[in-house]
Amino acid sequence: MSLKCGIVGLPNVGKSTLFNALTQTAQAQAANYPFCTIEPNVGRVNVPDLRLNKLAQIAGSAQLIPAQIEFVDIAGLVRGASKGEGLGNQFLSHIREVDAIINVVRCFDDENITHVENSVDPLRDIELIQLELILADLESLEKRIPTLEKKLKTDKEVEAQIVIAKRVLEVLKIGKTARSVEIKNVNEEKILKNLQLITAKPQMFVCNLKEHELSGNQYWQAVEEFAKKENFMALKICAQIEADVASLENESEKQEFLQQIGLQETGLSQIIRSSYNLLELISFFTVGPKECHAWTVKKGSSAPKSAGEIHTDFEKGFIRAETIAYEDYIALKGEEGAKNAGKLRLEGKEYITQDGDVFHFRFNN
Ligand SMILES: Nc1nc2c(ncn2[C@@H]2O[C@H](COP(=O)(O)OP(=O)(O)OP(=O)(O)O)[C@@H](O)[C@H]2O)c(=O)[nH]1
Ligand SMILES: [Mg+2]
Repeated sequence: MSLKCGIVGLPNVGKSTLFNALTQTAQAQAANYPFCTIEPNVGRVNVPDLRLNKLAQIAGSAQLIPAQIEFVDIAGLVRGASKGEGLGNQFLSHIREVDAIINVVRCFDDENITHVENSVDPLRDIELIQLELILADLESLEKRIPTLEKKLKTDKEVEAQIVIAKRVLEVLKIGKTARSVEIKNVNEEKILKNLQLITAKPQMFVCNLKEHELSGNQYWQAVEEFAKKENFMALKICAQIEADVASLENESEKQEFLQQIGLQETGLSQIIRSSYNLLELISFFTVGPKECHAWTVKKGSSAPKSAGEIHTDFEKGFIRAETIAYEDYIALKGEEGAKNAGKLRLEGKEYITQDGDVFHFRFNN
């Protein structure tokens, strides 16, 4: 399962700095000039999950294999990007390819770091980015609808798509996101997804603050309030500090550095976990003496589909899933205990995987 979270925002706000921190690399060039990033940087990141450690401890697993998600560091967007300004449309296509959006918002004063709008104002920046994304969607729908209407002459099925496309178009025209369109059922949801609109993707804000303002400042307060009202998730971080910590060689050095600046842990875990939620992903586990492995599936996936994450043969020949809920596995100290307490369930093809399920798949070759 390879779902991607795109790191999006104005130029020079700290996107590549955050990307490097997340991927614990210096893969992306981060420097104090707008449009430092042109080609997207892609990196895979382990999803921190303490449940993995607890399961491995009980099963005596030799190796821990965490779930992963992919982050894509995308070039900065500017006012007029949808009309080709800045580095233009090309970047919008990179955003179109991701499954969820992390909007990095500058919430720090620093006269040495260029702001393309010449002042720090996170709500204006959010509005600006949102508007460019809305305009990009508007343009793509305005091209799409006539094509769909042509197709309607030979294919009646397209009608439902046109209805949704037009409904979204009206919403976009009044400056709202596709995400805010009224969706009546699963079928409509599917159609909306197939339209591949940027503003229909789940989105959260990551506010980049100064190190000594991490407890909050007026910029953060403004974003937090806005996010609450508009139903977005918002987190704060100091990207520079996170990247500095990530660049340190070993764990003890990292801990020492964090202690020196008075932080308990980095904000990265929170961002990674929130991204995982934003992508609507859940984990199931396979646990044994060799390895304790977290696997990723989309919420609502069936047991066979989940088995297919491990191997396509598991899905094709799926017979059943021996299932123990994570809490039962821990409380009853492993498979044996769970079995004896009647907490090992035999689940069939229709079963919907729950977050934390410990599975053994039975399948025909
Ligand atoms: N003071 C301060 N500077 C930061 C922080 N985060 C990033 N910067 C600096 O801001 C500049 C731009 O950072 P980048 O990470 O390259 O920004 P970007 O958003 O990727 O920029 P583009 O790729 O040009 O869109 C660099 O000089 C960073 O060192 C921060 O938290 N505090
Ligand atoms: Mg960059």
